Amino acid sequence: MTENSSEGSYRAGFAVLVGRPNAGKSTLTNALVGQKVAITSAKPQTTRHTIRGIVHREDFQLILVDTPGLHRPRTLLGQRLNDLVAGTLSEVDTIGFCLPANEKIGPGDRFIANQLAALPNKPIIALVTKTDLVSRAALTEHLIAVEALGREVLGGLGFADVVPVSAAEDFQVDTVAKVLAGHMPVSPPLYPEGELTDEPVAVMVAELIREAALEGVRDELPHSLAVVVEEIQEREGRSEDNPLLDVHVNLYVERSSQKAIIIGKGGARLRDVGSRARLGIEKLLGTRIYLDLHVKVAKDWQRDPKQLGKLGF
Ligand SMILES: Nc1nc2c(ncn2[C@@H]2O[C@H](COP(=O)(O)OP(=O)(O)OP(=O)(O)O)[C@@H](O)[C@H]2O)c(=O)[nH]1
Ligand SMILES: [Mg+2]
Repeated sequence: MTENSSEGSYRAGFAVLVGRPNAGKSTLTNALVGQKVAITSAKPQTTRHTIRGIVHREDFQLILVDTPGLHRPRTLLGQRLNDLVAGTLSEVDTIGFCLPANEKIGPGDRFIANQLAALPNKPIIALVTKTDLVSRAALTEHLIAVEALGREVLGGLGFADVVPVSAAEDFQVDTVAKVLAGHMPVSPPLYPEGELTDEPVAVMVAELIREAALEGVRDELPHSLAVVVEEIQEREGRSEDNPLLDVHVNLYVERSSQKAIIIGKGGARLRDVGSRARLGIEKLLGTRIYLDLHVKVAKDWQRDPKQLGKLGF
């Protein structure tokens, strides 16, 4: 604990980041934490579970909950993800509503704003993300529209705060942390010093592989892809100063045509995914690994309750 905590001014609590798919929630989470805890991609609906990232500062500890983007669900998976986010909203101290500066406020944002409006006494901070992508004039216009949305949907003064931020250019990231922390209760730290996430290692490994596999695939394939780490095992017979971990992983797709795409000609694409993911995983685990990737078909798993259960949803 820091000195401040004993004086009773140390704050700690939970803030959830919500917003449309692709709004920049996970990128902002990583920027706030200062390390990659959530995977990101240009494809919407990348995040599929809530991810806690912990921000440590001298006078506060902010536990961020990154969530799957909220959207009109088209599959059972989509419905489950929306329910997951709705369940999280009531459990946090404050909400960061991410609205990308480079996209007009649309029905998707209104749909979310209306859900937030139904929560009693919850401070809602509008976070206008990706400000590096727009001109100063466009940003000003966007901020005015966001303010108006807040007053219209939330009533009264609208959003508790509106903060423009760019995770890509580290513009106002620290301000976001401070504004969110301002809504935390006075409390001792909730996580040990230095802990940045409570994600299990196997989940982080699976996510890094999914992130690598998402790159360069199109259309429905990103949504059809699920990754499960079956086993992480220390290779026997290695010297202590040169250990190797065998990581066995299954990649699931929904159709055999997708399996062919993921594997690529002569396995080239899958090898590529493996070598890209390996770098991140070795950094995470701090040791060399051997990645054993298998691609399997789980027919229409996004719509099948039994398969969803098996894949952890
Ligand atoms: N230029 C720019 N791009 C950004 C910024 N933040 C995020 N992005 C990009 O926006 C895309 C989506 O980012 P994510 O962080 O994955 O978005 P998300 O809201 O977590 O998306 P879902 O998990 O699908 O809901 C990625 O290509 C990011 O690189 C930013 O501050 N500036
Ligand atoms: Mg995300």
